Amino acid sequence: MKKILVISSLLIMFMFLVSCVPQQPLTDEELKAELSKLTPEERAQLLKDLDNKEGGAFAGQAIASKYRVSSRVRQTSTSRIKDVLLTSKCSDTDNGVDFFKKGEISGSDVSASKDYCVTFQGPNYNYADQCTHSSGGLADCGVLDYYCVAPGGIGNDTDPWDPGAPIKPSGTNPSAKYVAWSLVKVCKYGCKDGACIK
Ligand SMILES: [Ca+2]
Repeated sequence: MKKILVISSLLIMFMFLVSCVPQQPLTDEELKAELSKLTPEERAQLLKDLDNKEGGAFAGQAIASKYRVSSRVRQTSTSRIKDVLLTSKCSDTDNGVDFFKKGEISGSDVSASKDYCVTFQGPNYNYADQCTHSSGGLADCGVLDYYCVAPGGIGNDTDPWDPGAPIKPSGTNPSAKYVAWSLVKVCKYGCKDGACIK
């Protein structure tokens, strides 16, 4: 009888210890895979929940009680979950506007599009594989950079002909989905393969 008691208490201690071992945090790929198990409606609802209650602890509880995903997601912060949910709608490989890096936007809300060089003709511009300023001045060669704007998010505006002009907030995206917007900017040293030359 004593033996059984010892064995069972050892067993209970072992189970307790095992349950205390922290689980490895999910990689981005694993987190994406877990969240892709949710329906589009569930994903939208989860985003709303996360927006309503900011804070690390909530994400795990909400997911555990409402959504069918691995318990490892409980250890993931709200901001990481939001990042994954949002980028699946529209993502941008140059993370927004970067005239010196060729980016590509893609996602369920937008058509995939890559940044490209443009030649200016008055107020208009045309696609070009690459370009330099024709008269040695700073006038007719630039880049078009796509970026994602979230529902209700603010788009950008800038002076296309002034390389130093700031990027300023412009209109609001009125759509309930992500939209692809773009900025055009003259490149000081010309443009090659979708990016201004440095
Ligand atoms: Ca971009």
